[in-house]
Amino acid sequence: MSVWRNAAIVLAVLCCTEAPRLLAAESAVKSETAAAVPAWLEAKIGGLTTAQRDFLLSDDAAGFAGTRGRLYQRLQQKSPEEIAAYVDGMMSVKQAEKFNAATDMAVVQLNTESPEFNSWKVRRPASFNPKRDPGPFSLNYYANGRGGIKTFAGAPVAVYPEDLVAGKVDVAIVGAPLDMGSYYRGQRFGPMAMRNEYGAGGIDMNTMVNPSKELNIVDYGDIAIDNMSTERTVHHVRERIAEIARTGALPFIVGGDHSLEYPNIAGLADVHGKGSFGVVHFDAHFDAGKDQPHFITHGQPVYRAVKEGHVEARNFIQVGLRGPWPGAEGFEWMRNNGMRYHTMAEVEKRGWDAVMKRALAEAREGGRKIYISFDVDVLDPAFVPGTGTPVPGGLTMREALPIVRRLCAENDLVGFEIVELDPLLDGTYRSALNANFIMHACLTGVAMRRKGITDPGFLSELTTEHLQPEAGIKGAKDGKAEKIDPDYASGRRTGNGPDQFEQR
Ligand SMILES: [Mn+2]
Repeated sequence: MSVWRNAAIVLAVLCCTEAPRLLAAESAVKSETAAAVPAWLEAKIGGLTTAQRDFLLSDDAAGFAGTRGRLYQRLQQKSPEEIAAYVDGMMSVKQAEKFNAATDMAVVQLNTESPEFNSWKVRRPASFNPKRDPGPFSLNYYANGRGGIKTFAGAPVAVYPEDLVAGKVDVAIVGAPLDMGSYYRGQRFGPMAMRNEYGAGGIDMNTMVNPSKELNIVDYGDIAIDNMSTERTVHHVRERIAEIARTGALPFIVGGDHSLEYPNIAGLADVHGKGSFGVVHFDAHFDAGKDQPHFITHGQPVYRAVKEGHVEARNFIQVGLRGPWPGAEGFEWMRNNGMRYHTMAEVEKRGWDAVMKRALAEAREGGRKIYISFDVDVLDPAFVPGTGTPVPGGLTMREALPIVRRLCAENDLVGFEIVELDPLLDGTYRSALNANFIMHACLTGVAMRRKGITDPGFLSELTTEHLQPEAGIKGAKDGKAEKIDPDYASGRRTGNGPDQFEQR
């Protein structure tokens, strides 16, 4: 049977690189077994060869019609000869889909003769720069944080690892404008859009903690991207993420498409150790695709990171999955490998509070460090229309903010990424604004931890309790509470300038 043939190929190819657990799961993925062959069909297929018969009874054949039942329905009116021809047709399609060394081009080689082969990623020699002491520096002309050049969270800038070390930097926010791993491009403009929009810095009203004050945060510029090659890019991103982690700073990566999750996790594993941290992956999609012609795309980083052992599947938590992908196979792969998943279907079943509680408990389990991968498409398209693969029925900002803040406050973090923001698809400010607030929620969590605030679900007493006697609320009895100035309430008109939000 082709299932067993496939399993044998998987075994042969992966024997020397895969963990045994993973192998067991790979061969267990295809669960649909050939039901008993109906008598009318048995009577017509006596003349098939063993290969033809095995194929007809395989999941591959059933896949042509969607289900085995529908395939048999298609064959019901056919003669034995027509059935044999139909099976040959299906087998020829499956064969033609595979790589053929005689006719296919597996790769266009890179031009290693090019004198510019590495020009995109050569580090600028120190001697090219004016003399300065290493450390972060402000790009603002004005003392209140205005002017100069826009940065992530209005933070000062650092350029080299020496700056991170000298400045005792806690968080290095770095752009990675790669979008070649996605069929719907434009994520390369994500970092620029988030720098241009407010929301990543300043005080958090839920906790009254200001990450811009508690932490040394810098804008660490953008990592060089070869947007002609995802493969070359992810290799360099991995080096740069490891370089940041080695200084002791937390990398906060702003994508870019979700291919980045693979080099980000791999780079962190290079420093912290393989399998030493868990991952919480927020996404409408499970991104553990495999068997695709390109080994790395924005649909496959999870499979790759797990397959190479940078993170163990049982320490991987998925949140927000919905839509048509994956099918049962993908869920079985996750299940068989010990992965935790929390779909929007589960949210429908248990409610968000219960699902959030489960995910938070799973993240804390074992006390290991965590990495957070936040694909903005986990949010409902109402909040983030600016993304290439939106799926309705997603998280609201009010659901996403507390779980991200709590994950970052209640666990030791190794890093954070926010990916798939495509500002070209959103003519408004809202996608970038929401992305900044998600990053801010995590920065707030890191700052809370720094201050020793790690109580589960901590909220500021000052901002959640007004402490006035109930009877004293003006208009409370007749239901007409006093209205406040909407411009003032929006937070955009405080009269104190942008430093209120962004600057330390
Ligand atoms: Mn994704």
